[in-house]
Amino acid sequence: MRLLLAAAILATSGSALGHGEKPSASRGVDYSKAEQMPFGRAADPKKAKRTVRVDMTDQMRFHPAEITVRRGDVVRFVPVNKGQVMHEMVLGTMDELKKHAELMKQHPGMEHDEPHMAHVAPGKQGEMGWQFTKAGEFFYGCLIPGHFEAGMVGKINVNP
Ligand SMILES: [Cu+2]
Repeated sequence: MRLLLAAAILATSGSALGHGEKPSASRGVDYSKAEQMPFGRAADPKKAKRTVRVDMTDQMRFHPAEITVRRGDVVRFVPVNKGQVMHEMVLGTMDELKKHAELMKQHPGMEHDEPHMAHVAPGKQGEMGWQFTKAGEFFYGCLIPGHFEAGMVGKINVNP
């Protein structure tokens, strides 16, 4: 789904896109209609019972690099960019993150913005609400070209 969307955006808008020129109102999400993804669904961060702050650094690391939640939990993520360059926190399965990272490498200026990702400028912080509807192992990665490959990835354990 995400790859298709990315391809569609590339097809219609050419290659002159950058982060920040987002065509969709993804932050004005109607959470009741949030799409069910393999790793959960967008949720209102105001309904979260837990806030998880995740620091992102130019050492290409997330802190913490592993978190554990329970199935059904709504988590409010607050990714904080502690570095000098752009970072982002993208939720997904390992397989999807790898595919998406590859796509980002081929199209460095690629537009992408959806409820399961937060792009954060240096010194800023973002916010993302997510409900983990399935138990299992999921991940978060920074898909700025080169970052994921350098180890900018964290793990989410969703307990049943
Ligand atoms: Cu990064």
